[in-house]
Amino acid sequence: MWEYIVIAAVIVVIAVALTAFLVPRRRARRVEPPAQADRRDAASRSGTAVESPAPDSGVEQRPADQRPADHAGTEPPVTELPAPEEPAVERPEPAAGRLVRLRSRLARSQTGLGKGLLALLSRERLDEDTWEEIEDTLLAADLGVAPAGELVERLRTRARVEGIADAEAARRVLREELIALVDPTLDRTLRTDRHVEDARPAVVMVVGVNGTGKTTTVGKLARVLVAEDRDVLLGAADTFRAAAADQLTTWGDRVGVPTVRGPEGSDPGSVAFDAVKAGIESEVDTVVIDTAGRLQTKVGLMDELGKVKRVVEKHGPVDEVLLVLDATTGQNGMMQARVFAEVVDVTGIVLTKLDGTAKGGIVVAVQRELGVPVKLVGLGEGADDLAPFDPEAFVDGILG
Ligand SMILES: Nc1nc2c(ncn2[C@@H]2O[C@H](COP(=O)(O)OP(=O)(O)O)[C@@H](O)[C@H]2O)c(=O)[nH]1
Ligand SMILES: [Mg+2]
Repeated sequence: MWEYIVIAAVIVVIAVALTAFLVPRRRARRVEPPAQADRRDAASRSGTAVESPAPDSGVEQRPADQRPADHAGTEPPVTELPAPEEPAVERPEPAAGRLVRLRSRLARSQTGLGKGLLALLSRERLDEDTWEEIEDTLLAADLGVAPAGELVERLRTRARVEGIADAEAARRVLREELIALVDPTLDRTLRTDRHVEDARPAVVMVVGVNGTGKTTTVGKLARVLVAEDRDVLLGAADTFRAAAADQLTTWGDRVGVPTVRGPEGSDPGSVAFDAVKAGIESEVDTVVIDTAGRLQTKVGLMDELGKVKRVVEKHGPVDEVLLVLDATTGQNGMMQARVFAEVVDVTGIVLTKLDGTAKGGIVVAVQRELGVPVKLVGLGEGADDLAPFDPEAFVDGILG
């Protein structure tokens, strides 16, 4: 009898102790800004001493009227933190291997190209007409005249020297030559690491013509970085439409990333400047800046983009300037690429909407034109449909 009473009492005590221990912990985590929570998790995992700002010391929480006035005449930008009662923050999927996952989408859009080339190259007799057809297929995929000519030359040589006996050999040879053309030796790393030595975040500027997918790319990139446990801050330097800043803020909110924005029509340079400043003060790893892309007048664009970059560089060099190009626009996109490359030093290309075009050859054409690697590709409108570019996975996608 006594034993039962003692056992019951022990069970009650354990239950009370467990409840007291677990419930406040869960609550405490919920009020903590998720990015900072992740940072601390990462720090404790790696055993390094990452200094996190105290929850109430972040610049983003300072009321706008207490911020130093850096740009007289314009209203100071404000940082929008996700509301504390916001629904659970999303945990984006890691970026590694994404292109492999998205390969079927690539294969679907590029079926014609891959299948067409393989069928031609597997013919029993590779005569002049066939080589011409191969070249035409490559040109139709926007590969560009010079690369198409070079590829046909290399294939001809290999056909002569090694012989292309069957479909399997055709596939192997084509795969090798396409990968070589896309160039696996190019450095496609995104420079998004914090500069530890001078306590400064990496700064990524995203540029391109309106509608190419800049804002979407900034949002998707923020997710990639969050998935890698980085602290990110967004700058909405497309100040021409309030909707653009709203769009960016929504992307940020979904993954607990703050957005610095200014009033509609305010100076984009000053918003970009303040975004980097907020990023320095709140010790984030990466600041990603969205810009406007009105291409009505080249001079206007030059002035504006050049100025945004110069202003940001008062804090230190910009680490990446990513040019966003819509793959469906073909030669028009190439023209845009040239204009932008004149205005800013582009360090990487983001090719969006590759899911909607069979013209995958643009990857090679634009790399040749600008001498800059494609670093990311957009393969859909889904939040995680942005993939680090990988030549082998890309070519495998084309060949189906
Ligand atoms: N299918 C597809 N649509 C995309 C991709 N990237 C962006 N978009 C769409 O392109 C449109 C314009 O994007 P937005 O980011 O607003 O362009 P911005 O004007 O350059 O900022 C939106 O409807 C996006 O969903 C992509 O990789 N694939
Ligand atoms: Mg935009």
